[in-house]
Amino acid sequence: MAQGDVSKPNVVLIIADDLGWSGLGSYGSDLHETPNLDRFAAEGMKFTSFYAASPVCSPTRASILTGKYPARLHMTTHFENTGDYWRNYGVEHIDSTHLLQQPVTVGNLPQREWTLAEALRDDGYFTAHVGKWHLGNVEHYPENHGFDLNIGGTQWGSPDTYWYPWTGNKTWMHIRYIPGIVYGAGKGSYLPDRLTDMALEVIEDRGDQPFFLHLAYHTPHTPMEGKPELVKYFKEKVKPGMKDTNPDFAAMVYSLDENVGRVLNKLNEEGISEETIVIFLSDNGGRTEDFRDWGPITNNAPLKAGKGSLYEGGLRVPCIIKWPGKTKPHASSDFPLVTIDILPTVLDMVGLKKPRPLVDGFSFAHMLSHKGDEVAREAIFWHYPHYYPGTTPVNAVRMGDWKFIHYFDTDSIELYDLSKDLGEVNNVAGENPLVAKQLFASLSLWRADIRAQMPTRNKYFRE
Ligand SMILES: [Ca+2]
Repeated sequence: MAQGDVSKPNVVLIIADDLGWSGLGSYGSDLHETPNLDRFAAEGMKFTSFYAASPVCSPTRASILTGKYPARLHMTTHFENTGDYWRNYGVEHIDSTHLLQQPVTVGNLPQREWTLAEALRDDGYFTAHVGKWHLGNVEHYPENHGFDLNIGGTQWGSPDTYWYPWTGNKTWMHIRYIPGIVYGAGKGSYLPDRLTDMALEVIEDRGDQPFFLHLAYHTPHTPMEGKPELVKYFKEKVKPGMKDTNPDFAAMVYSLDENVGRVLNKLNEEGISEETIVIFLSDNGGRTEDFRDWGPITNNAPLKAGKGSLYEGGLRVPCIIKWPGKTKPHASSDFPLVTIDILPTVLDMVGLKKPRPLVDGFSFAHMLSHKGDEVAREAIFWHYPHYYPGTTPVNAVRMGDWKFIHYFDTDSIELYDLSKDLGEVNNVAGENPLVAKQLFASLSLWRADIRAQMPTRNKYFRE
């Protein structure tokens, strides 16, 4: 391992789970209260056209750590729906209800992938993962992907419960647990609080090396379990006609914000906030469909739809970055960026030259240091060959203000002008056939180029 270089900035990357674009106060929520993240947004740079590379968890997380499109990794769906997961059971994932068969995808982030953690560790960083991993079985846990320390990371997505001991008796997910956080905790301990306790210890116990903290909260993903006093508070605050109306979700967002505040305060207390890059983002849009007993989870308005969908509500997420000495307070950008850009951007920010992983993403470090306001990329692409509540297998591209969507099962196309129609209400493919044709060609070429896995005719389908 290279010697630590104290002149290198620390990197804290905080990932929220299923927090939609308009889920923070500073991004337009009328119910949620997020004073810490709002203050952080005012101190750092706020991105308003930042996209998840996938509308669901695992693929976006893989894109952050590898800088690659999920379709190139063949990691296009959440772990519990992948070929690697179903293979554990020795069965084919048979679904007779859908016209198309999803491809057999990768759920275990391949060990040959060179992750952001490996790049930083090889550059002398101490690397710690705390929280949700969701990128494969035990052989593919964080400790096998460049992290010196793994607290809480497993193959699973959401926890069975947010309450101590974070496993147990609630649902079929009772076998899920969060390792490495039980000792020293007790009854009433709430998961995001506990993960933060551990993250603060990582910060306190740092040695002479710079550190990379990959802090992935499960919050505000289901199960809907806010702290009772907060749920009560937001129940009383909800008024008819509000955009956001779910007090449980609001309580969970409040706890997320409070814990991000604890991390930021700790950096101040330790006197290292001026030498620590902090990035906050979410892994996909908020869930809008009814789910179990919780009803609709949240609302991403003015964006359309939510988690699982390639409409803006499924993809566009909050993203705030503070690079001390570089980003200016109250800075913002609406230039389209995507989670595959995080890896090259972080490596640029810490001054890592070579060797570097080959990636699909573009560095936007120059945007953060106000030496430019865009990256030289023609388009951003998405490929989601899966069914999910609210969508059928689909792929999409954003080029300039145009957004083009193609559904595989109906072979139907949609074109939206996001500059006039952020809510994707008016399909203008008919009025702009040349634009639609160009974007469709570009999307098809990209799919072929990265060898995206395609859905096939489902032989088990019964009308
Ligand atoms: Ca998620």
